[in-house]
Amino acid sequence: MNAFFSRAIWLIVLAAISQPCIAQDTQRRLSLETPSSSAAGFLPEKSANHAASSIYSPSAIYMMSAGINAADSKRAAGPASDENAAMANRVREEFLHDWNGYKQYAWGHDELQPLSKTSHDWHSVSLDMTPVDALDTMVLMGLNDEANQTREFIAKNLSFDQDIYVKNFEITIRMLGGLLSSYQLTGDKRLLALAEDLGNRLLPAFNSPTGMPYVYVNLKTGAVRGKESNPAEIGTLLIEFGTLSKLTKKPIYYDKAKRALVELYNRRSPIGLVGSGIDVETGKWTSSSSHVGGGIDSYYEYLLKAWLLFGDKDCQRMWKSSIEALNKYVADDAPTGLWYGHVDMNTGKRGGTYFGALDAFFAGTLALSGDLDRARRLEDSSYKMWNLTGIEPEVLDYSKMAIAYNGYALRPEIIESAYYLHHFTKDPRYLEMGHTFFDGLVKNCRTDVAYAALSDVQKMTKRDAMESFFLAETLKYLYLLFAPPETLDLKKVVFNTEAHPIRRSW
Ligand code: DMJ
Repeated sequence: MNAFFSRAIWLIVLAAISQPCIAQDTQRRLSLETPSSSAAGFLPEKSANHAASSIYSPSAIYMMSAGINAADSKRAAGPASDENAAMANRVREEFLHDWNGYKQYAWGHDELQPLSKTSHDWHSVSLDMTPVDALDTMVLMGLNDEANQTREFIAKNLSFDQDIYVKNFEITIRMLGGLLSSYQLTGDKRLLALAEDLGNRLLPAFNSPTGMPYVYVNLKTGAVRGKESNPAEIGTLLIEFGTLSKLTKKPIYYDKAKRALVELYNRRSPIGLVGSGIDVETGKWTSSSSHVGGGIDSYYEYLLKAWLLFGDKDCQRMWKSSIEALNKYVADDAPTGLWYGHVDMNTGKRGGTYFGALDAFFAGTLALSGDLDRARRLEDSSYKMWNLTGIEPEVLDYSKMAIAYNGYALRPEIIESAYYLHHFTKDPRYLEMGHTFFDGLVKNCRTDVAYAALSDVQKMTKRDAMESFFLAETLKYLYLLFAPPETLDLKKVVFNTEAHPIRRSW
C-alpha cells in the first residue's frame, strides 16, 4: 500500500471518527539571511492570542542541548555505552536484513512487498523511492559499500523526465529531502543536480491563485491536479525547497514554499488553529477538525524546524503563536495522561479523543522546542498506546484506551520522539523504550526477507507492504537512539519530516 493509499485510509478513518466540523552557534544561526526579502511582510497578526510566548527561546534550546551534551560525553564511556553500541549494531543488522530483501526482490523499484516477495511502483515508472529514501541511513550506519553502490545506481538510473502525476508532498519529503541530505553527506554533485531538476519540475504545483500548492503535479508537463489539500501537504515543503535555494543560490524555491506556508497560516481561525482540509484555489477550509495528526502534523513541525534551520523569524512567530493555541485548545490532560486530541478550529470545542501513531511525532517536536515537560508526558502516553498490544495502533481513543483503527504501517514517530527525548534528557527510560520498540518490531513485523506492516495489531496479522520510510526513518531513529552521540550532531542538523538530516552548511 503506498503512502497515498495509507493516507487515504487514515483520512477515511478520521472522517469516520471525528465530529463533523471538525548548534553550535544559535546567534549566528538566527542572523542567517532569509532568502526571501519579501517574506517579512507576509504576516499580519490577528489577535492577542497570537502573541509570541518567550519560553521556547532559541538560545534556551541551544544552551540546554549544549549543557546536556557536555554531561553526555562524560557518560559516554562505560558499560552502558557498550550495551548501546551492541544494540545499535543489532538495529544495523536488521537494516541489512531488510535492505537485502529489497535488493533481492525489488531492486530498482519503489517498494518491496515483503510477503509476496514482489515489487511495487507508485507510478507507471519507478522513481527508485526506497533507494533514495534509504541512502542517508546507510551513510550514517557506515554501510559504505551499500551506500556507494546505491548512490551510483541512483546517479546513473534516476530520471525525473517522466509523464506522471506525482504527489508534491510525498515526493518532496522522500525524494527531494533524500537527495539533498545524501548530497550533503557524500558531496556527490550528481545528487544535487537531480534535486535541482526535481525541484524545477515540482515548482508548477505552486501556481494556484493562493500560492498554496496543488496536490499533484506532472513531472514532464507541469500540469496540476487536486485543489483540495491539507496543512501537512501545503506546509511541509520549506525545509527541502529552502535548502535547495541555499545550495543552488536560487531564491525561487524558498520563496514559493514560504509563501505557501504563510498563506496557510494566515487562514488560521480567530483562536489560532488550522483545520484538516482546505481548497487551494479559494483558500476556504473544507474541514474544521483541528489536531496534530495525519493531514496536519508536519505543518507544525516545519514552523519550528524552518526557524531553527534558516533562522526565519516569520517561522519563529508562526510556531510560537501556533504552539500556544495547540496547548490551550488541543492538548488534553485526561485521566489516562497528556494527549493532543481533536477540536473544532473555530470554537476549540472538543470533537474526539483520538490520538495515533502519526500524532506520536509531537513529543519529539515539543522536546526540540524546549518543552520537555509536555514532551515527556506525551511520550509516556504514546508508550502506553504502544504497550496495549505490543505494537501501536494507527488510531486510539484515549478516553477509553480502546483501539479505533488497528493497522500499523511500520511508522517511526514514537521512536523519533524517544530519540529526541533521549538526546535532550539522557534519561535511560528512552533507551528502555527503544528496546521495547525494537523487540516488538522483530517479534511481530519481521519476515524471512524483510519487515511487513500489520493490518491488525491485536492479531498481529501481517500485510504485504513496506513503505520506504521504514528504512529512511524507523530504523534510522532507532539506530541513532543507541549509536554514539558523535554519529550525528543534532546541534548542526535539522531532520526533515522523513528523517533526512539537513546540515546548515550555508
Ligand atoms: C512519513 O512519510 C513522514 O514522517 C510523514 O511526515 C508522516 N508519515 C510518514 C511516516 O509515518
